[in-house]
Amino acid sequence: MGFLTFNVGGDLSDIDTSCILGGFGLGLTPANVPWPMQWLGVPVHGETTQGWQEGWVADRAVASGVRDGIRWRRHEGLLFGLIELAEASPRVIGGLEALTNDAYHRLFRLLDEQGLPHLWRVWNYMADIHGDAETLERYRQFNRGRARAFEQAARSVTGQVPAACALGVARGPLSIAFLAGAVPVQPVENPRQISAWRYPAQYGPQSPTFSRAVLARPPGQEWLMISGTASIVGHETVHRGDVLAQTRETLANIEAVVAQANRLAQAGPFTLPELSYRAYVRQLEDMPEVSRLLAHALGGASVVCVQADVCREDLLVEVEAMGWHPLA
Ligand code: 3EB
Repeated sequence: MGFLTFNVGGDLSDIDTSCILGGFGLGLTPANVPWPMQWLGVPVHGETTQGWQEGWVADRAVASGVRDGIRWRRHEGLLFGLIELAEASPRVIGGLEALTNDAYHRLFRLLDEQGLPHLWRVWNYMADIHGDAETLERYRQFNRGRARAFEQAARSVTGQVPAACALGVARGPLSIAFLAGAVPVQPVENPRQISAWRYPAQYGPQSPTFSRAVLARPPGQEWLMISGTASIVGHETVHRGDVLAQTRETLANIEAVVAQANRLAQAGPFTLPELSYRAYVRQLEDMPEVSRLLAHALGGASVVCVQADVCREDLLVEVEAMGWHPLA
């Protein structure tokens, strides 16, 4: 397989669009592109009128298709897909569980058909993530719908699970983007945190289904993809109400995940400054100082900062990261 690169925040308009596997657009003004792009209509820190775009670029033209409402592109043993499902209007209380379950069923069916069984990384976004709190909070409904689909597809909900993030946005459909491949990923956990798939019941009737990070090895490359990481130690939120202390704790968690990944990495150790980061900040007014702290602490790494709701109400910030090395 040819090399894959991740073009961060740059101008994708110079690139042959047939080689773009998929990607993300962040900002208030949507762009219209021919590849599957997960668009988040969220405020970006320091946004220009263009917003922010990033994506995976292959070294040759990719295959593409639409199946069951999933837009996908495939480069040999690697597939990027995007599924967006609108919710009922008006919204039905409890409806997000069934919708999430449906989305993941379609996703797994596509992977079966494509002969690419291994889910690597999933980006989940939903409106009103804390809604329905009087019955079952929507993020908890999401966790039930997701885990049930894994189980129904005879997939593990512990141990061998993808890296992920799950965030709330102001409006829009349930939006799930994913990378899947021909080979399994190697999950990485964080010794400072209990595995999310073992969270106790106080966080909901179903623990979330994700690894703290994964090492993925398409031919000739080793990718480190770090899940959404927050100010959680053990299973508890720490530094309630203090966004800068939460950001520092998050950095300590990312450092611990990278150290753990480096024990398994085959292409040499990853360092913090070489990774690219996306930071989600709950309160718009916190973005400048979180952005400044991250830029300083990460030694000039690429960091894009957006406003979004982290899945626990007491979490003010969440950070994800990725990077890759050539593998001999
Ligand atoms: C946490 O550590 C913060 O439900 O897929 C981070 C990454 C979080 C992924 C998910 C949730 C998810 O629990 C929340």
